[in-house]
Amino acid sequence: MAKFIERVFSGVQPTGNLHLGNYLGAIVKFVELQSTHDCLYCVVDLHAITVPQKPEELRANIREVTAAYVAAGIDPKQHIVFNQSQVAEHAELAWVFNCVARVGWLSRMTQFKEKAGKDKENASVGLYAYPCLMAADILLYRATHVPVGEDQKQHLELARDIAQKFNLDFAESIAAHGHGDAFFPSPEPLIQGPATRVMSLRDGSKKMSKSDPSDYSRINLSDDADTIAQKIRKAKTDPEALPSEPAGLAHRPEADNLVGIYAALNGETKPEVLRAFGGGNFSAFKSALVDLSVAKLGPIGAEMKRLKDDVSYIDAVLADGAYRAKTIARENMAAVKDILGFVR
Ligand code: AQP
Repeated sequence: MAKFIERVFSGVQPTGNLHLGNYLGAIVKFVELQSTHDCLYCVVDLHAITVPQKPEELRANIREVTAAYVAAGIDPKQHIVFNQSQVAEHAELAWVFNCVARVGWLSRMTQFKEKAGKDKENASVGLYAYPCLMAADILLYRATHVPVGEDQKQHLELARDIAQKFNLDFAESIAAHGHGDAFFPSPEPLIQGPATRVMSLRDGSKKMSKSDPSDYSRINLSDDADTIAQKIRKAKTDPEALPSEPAGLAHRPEADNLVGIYAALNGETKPEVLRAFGGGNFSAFKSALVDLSVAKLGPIGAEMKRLKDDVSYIDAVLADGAYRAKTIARENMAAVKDILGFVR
């Protein structure tokens, strides 16, 4: 089997309201992986326009996600931080993958069904083809590891299917061009920890999401200490005390969610949190969660606000990252063109 250099790729959409789910499900892992891997962290702005966006807000959101990356501890000098639209090869490889993936595969994607809702006929073609672009984002760099939240698991499986089908369909050409038995790796999802799916603070059956109309459903990374405290105090719970064992969280989605958030923010497991708080009531637990959340998120939010306003710094980070990403992208895309039989 072909050997691939370990490389991490992941992204966040600049669609506003970066929240605790994005932070715990993705950004925290991005930061951790920096010490063991070469990483590319992308602001996936091409994905953002699969649903309507206002140009000025999109521009501000691209800078805000970049600021969040840096504020959370991603080092843009050591690793590559960039926005997708500055590297045209993402769209180029996505087209190739549109021709590799099957309509049936895309039709099974639950995120499309959720986002398109009842009015599928009116959804953009881009929203439908989104997983092919996501596969291209990852495979353009022949990335081997992808830290994501639980909601992206199905898209990652599709990226693996696309990589395998490309490798099979073009096996002879891949070998003839000196790439052995596979050009693309099968990227591994990294979905671990107690908060891979952070739920809404208002409804434990719904994912915490940027587009939820209720701001009380999520903690935004830009929220100040008072707002964080208010949102946690108002978070939905149930009348029972906290259990001492994780089994006692079954069928209590709101309690489970808050315990998971506490565990993830404090670098603990749920059983450890329950050992400390089990048997107690929610108000004491919520007070501890407020203190922890403010201590962990407050400095990131403040730094994010400061950096976001330093437009020339943020734009320089993105330009430098795009230049370095393009160096890898150009080489891999040229190899793909040779494999496919294009003349260049
Ligand atoms: N609630 C969540 N819990 C854990 N991880 C999450 N992620 C998103 N929501 C949660 C992870 O954050 C990364 C970036 O997500 P994204 O911005 O690319 O897209 P998304 O999943 O569509 O985010 P939202 O907030 O849910 O936006 P809307 O409201 O537009 O649907 C990904 O790794 C994702 O798994």
